[in-house]
Amino acid sequence: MKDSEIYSNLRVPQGSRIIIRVDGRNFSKLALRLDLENPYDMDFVRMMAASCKDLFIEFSPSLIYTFSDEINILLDELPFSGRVEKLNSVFASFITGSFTREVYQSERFSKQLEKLNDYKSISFDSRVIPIDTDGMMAYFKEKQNEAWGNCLNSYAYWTLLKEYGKEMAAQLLKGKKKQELHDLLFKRDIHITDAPTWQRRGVAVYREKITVEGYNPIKQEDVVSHRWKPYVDWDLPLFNREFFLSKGIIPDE
Ligand SMILES: Nc1nc2c(ncn2[C@@H]2O[C@H](COP(=O)(O)OP(=O)(O)OP(=O)(O)O)[C@@H](O)[C@H]2O)c(=O)[nH]1
Ligand SMILES: [Mg+2]
Repeated sequence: MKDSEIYSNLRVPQGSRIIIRVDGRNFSKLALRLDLENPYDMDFVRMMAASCKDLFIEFSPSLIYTFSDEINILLDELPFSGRVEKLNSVFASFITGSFTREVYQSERFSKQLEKLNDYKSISFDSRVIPIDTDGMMAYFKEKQNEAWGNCLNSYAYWTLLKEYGKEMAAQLLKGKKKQELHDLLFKRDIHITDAPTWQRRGVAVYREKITVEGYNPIKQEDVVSHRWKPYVDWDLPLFNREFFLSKGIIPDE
């Protein structure tokens, strides 16, 4: 029987870093069923961030970056000996379990659950991306750029929707460049660059060094030690080499 499991030994190339990207299945429908606020719902993002933190504690990745319904996880140490089927299935199901628990525990969303009737269960898909250091930095920069594009698009869409209705709004936005979307919003007195950072740049979880002050009763002296703690950053800078260096994600040359 084992012989039929032809992909079970497929592994990530040795010595490679990987990014695992998980993405919510049909979250546009889930957003409607949960009555999420448009274009951004902070409670939804809080739940996504809480699941990212759960995953960070369980698997110690170097970085997790989330925006919209996707989560990008950078791993240097590969669990499951880098077996692709294991990585994809475990990470997708871990996030699914954690996020579902968040929804059920939320006073606001647990009330909406009976309305999920045609959306039977929350699930996420997953893929593994082997990548080198430069590719990894380019990947996260590109993702953050996508988050910014999403931000412009969704603000513009919900603004035009009020003026013109669904179809016309979609039509008017077709092929618009970032600058045009920015100007379209600016004309309506919406200063998109003042939107909260987490909407424009997404949210990340990484390790932050903290200083702990204590007392050694044997030596009878104050002691200072350092610990690493997962930190959820809602106020991200733009991803660049400096960011990856300062968080210990790439080594100092
Ligand atoms: N209202 C609202 N919707 C959100 C928010 N964050 C994510 N979403 C929804 O999540 C969707 C994510 O996009 P996609 O992943 O492309 O769409 P999907 O419906 O999940 O489709 P598949 O991933 O292909 O299954 C967005 O289109 C929104 O509908 C939010 O803060 N508020
Ligand atoms: Mg999705």
